[in-house]
Amino acid sequence: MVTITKNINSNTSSNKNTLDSAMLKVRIEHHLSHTLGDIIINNVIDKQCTETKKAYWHATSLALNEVITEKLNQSQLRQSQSACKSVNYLSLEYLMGRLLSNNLHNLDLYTITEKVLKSLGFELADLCEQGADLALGNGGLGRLAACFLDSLATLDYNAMGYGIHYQHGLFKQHFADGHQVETPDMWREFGSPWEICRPESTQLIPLYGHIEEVPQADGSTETKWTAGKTLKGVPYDIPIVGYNSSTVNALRLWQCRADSAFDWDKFNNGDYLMALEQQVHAEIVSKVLYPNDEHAAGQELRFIQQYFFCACSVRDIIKRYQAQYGALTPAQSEHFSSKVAIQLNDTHPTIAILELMRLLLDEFQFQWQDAWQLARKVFAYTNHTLLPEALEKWPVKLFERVLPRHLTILYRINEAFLNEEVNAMWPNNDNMRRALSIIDEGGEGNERKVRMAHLCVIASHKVNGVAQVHSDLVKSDLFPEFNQLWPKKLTNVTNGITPRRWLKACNPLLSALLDSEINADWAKELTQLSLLSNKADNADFQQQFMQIKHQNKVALTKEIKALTGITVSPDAIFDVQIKRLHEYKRQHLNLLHIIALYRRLLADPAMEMYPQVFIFGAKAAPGYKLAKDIIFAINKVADKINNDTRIHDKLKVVFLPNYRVSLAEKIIPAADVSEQISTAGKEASGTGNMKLALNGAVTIGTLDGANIEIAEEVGNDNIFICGLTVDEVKALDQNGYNPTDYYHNNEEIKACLDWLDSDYFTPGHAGALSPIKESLLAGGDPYKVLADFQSYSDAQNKLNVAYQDKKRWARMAILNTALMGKFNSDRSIEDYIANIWQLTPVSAN
Ligand code: TH1
Repeated sequence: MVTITKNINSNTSSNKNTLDSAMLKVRIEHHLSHTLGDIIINNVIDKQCTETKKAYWHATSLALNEVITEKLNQSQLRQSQSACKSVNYLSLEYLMGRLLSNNLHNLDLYTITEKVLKSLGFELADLCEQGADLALGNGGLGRLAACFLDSLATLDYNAMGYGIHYQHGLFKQHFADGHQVETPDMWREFGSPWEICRPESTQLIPLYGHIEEVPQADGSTETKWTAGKTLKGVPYDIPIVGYNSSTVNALRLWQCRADSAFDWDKFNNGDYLMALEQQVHAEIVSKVLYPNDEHAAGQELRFIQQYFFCACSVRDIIKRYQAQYGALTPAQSEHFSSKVAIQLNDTHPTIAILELMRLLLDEFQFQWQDAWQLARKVFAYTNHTLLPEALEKWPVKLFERVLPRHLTILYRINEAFLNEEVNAMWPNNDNMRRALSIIDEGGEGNERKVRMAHLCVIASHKVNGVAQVHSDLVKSDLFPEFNQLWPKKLTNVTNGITPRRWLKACNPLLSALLDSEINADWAKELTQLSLLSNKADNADFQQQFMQIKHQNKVALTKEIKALTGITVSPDAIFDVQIKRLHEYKRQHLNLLHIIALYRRLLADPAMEMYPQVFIFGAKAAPGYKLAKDIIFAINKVADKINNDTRIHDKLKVVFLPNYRVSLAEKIIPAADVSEQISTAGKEASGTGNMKLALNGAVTIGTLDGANIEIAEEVGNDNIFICGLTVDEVKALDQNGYNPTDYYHNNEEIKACLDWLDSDYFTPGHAGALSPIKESLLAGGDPYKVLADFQSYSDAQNKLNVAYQDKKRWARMAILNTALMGKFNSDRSIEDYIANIWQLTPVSAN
């Protein structure tokens, strides 16, 4: 047992900060001169030059870190003294974005920092732009993890995020002649002020090698694993600052290094390159984030990434437990599971289950039953998708080679599950055994594979989907048998977003208006925004609200000009689709409608239509051909439309390059319309839908994911719903969907698709856009774009008319902001706490 001798100083541990502007100024200047070494170029400080701004950004971040680190230490001390339960969030992705502005807001130091920097000749907002995005994730799944960490700290829960310290996060994107080009993300080329290296928590991780059965004195055998290689995991902690709370938690990211820096023998023998080989190989493990969103990668390196980070994290969790409570013995089982929860963010961290079992069995001398009972109490799993291509299955052969011991444990889990639990429910039923087994036996030339989701469901005490409709589908379509076996295991926690980043920090004008209207800390109690409903028809308030929207649109207009050269009017409707590029998200449905509008305008230049700007932001996975074709098509159609004077600027199309968190923060406050048009049943939740609505954008969307719950909150008058429902999509599939029927029966669809075959949008290159048409006809249109086209187009027409009624639109926009309270990620976290984690908060007050 470790005794804690330090005492908590209640002054510094409270959520009130003692930092005043004089002290802050001293600290910034101290870091400028002492930590960074004054950057003065040619004897003058050029306050306009990027290097100077970067230095001041860095110094400000370091000054702030002194407050943050102190709070982190106090939080950890308090959490260990209270012996509260903690949650360990395991995720291969964290899309944190920039940290300075959010940390300042959460500490309530934004205003004084702004003043101090002004006195030094800088705009804080300008300096915030100097920070790199921490883009250690692909999209919604990684951003959800970031929002959850913010909420956990805000609500004073003891939580640790675990992930990988990727040297390169998600690639940067630019366009060359309309095509996506990827370049490496260099977020910490010159270091990052936010991370604290923790060498004392390094872990050594074995892999490869072989296993043997060693006979024991009692006649039984024990499996012994001799590893063939060892990796070293070095953790970097990024402090997670709660909003107006006393807690700072940590995000612990593992960097992979070789066990030894280089091989002296080889070096001495003159083989300099080979001497470094191990190091190079080890560093590859945490080198780069896999850029696939909802597509299982399948390479050995990805598998090793998963294992490496799970093994480091599970060992660290046990080590922290032991430091606080002493030895981990079978007698401590109950105690351990009353202090530790582990949440698996999708199946990417599944190996954590096997690693915990292996450690308990092989290193802590647990009996099988004790270890298994403990694991089942500790783990819970979140499913984020039903898409078959995203459900991870690893070849048994790969498991056998890299993690031979883990595979024997997996087999034993499977055997016990099939022989005891499945057999009890469905006696001697081979079909059920086959369907539920963790092993997909393959057959007919297919190799045997491990179904990671099955292991997750079997080992977890709770499995949740991320929006009600998705959780219902997880029960009815994905895991119906598991749901029969354990009716209480499958549950729902609807996703949420942090209102701190996604309103308070990114939309200062609207935030100020809300502050003046609402006599409560709405950034914590987001449901308080419903008070605005009373003002939805108030002409004065409408005017103020829409004036802010207009100002945000003016700002985005400038950004668009700077990034693309395209001129758009802030008076037009800003219609926004920002998310990863994927067929199921149907950016090409949006495109098809844009082409139809263009065609209508050419046919009838006097056509009644309020000017509309369609704004896209999306990255395509580098290996996803059709997604890249869609980007190219949008860019080419945009070129043509934006330069066609015949349509008098009624239509503009903008594809902003390098969509990321910090760009989202500029687009979202300026959006009038939020495009959420996935095929029903395919988007598990969506979270961009929540961010846009919270900032007063009106949704045009399908009844999919969280859109359904958004519609419930705002009411059908304040959202444009279109397209097939989940049941209608299913029925269409059952009866045989034939997209060519729509092509032949809808003259507009036919004309638009045929247009893509010509060289109209790609002069001299006829057929360059044909892959889109092919995917929708010969390709079978798997995501029902043509089936939903007319309904979507009709909804767009209604929306365009609605926008022209200024009062009606203002009312809709206000009600969207007012009624998003449910989608606060604090509520999601409280749901996890109540249904899955059972934690109690620990604050200084
Ligand atoms: C996303 C879902 O598509 C989205 O609907 C949801 O809001 C979000 O997760 C958060 O719950 C997913 N992202 C990934 C990424 C990978 C694999 C599966 C999913 S599901 C790599």
